[in-house]
Amino acid sequence: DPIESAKRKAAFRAVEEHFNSSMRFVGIGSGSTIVYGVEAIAAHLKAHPPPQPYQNWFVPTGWNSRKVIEAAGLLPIAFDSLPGDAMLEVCFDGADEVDEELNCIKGGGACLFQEKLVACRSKKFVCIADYRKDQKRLCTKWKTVPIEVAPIAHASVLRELKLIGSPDAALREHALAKTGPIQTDQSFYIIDAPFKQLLTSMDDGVWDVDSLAKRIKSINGVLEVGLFHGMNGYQTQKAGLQGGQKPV
Ligand code: DER
Repeated sequence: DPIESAKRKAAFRAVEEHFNSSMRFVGIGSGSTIVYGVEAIAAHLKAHPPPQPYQNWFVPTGWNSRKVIEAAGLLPIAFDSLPGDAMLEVCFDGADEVDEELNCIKGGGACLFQEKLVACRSKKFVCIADYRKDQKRLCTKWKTVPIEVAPIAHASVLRELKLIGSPDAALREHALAKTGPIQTDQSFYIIDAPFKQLLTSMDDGVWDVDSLAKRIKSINGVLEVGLFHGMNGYQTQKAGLQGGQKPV
């Protein structure tokens, strides 16, 4: 399958470039691509054993991510169990879409809150994304911005999203065999808000990534928005697409 092999190639390339056995804390994102990333990390540790036992700890970004870490025989450590000021050396994660400035839409897997929490605690954020995700602008192929909201506030968030240019924003309900909205690992809801293509810098009347991320985050009831942008102070690197561009 050409897509699966592209995902695997990008994952092994990302790990080869950005992981080493002496790393103590490493963030692991969610979705299907990161499974190959964890496979690559486990293979790397087998070939290059760490300097001492229990050297490497992996911070999951939700239920799915923890299962992937455990299935590979790696040691998970919960985000809230990290030593006080410890930073993660690197975080590996997927994305739903990546633009030419390495901004990402994330949240297709409804894990965006913990993904951003872990990404912002990491010295480097490595996005593993196959060619389908690589677009000039966000909201090109992946049309919606995922937003995690407190259930009680979902109707008022929907109302405000309509006012800022997303009249078709809607609760995510397409979980298998479950009627009603899906719930995240925080028992919150996800709203998917369609927007026109996002610019990378301000322009009259058209949203850019940074301004829209800040505007949505400011709506009462929003826990997190699935737009990852330099404003979080972490470097993003795109591995396996254009051969590991320089960090932004
Ligand atoms: O939810 C997310 O942001 C995930 O990283 C996810 O959307 C990427 O999923 P994929 O690796 O299965 O495409």
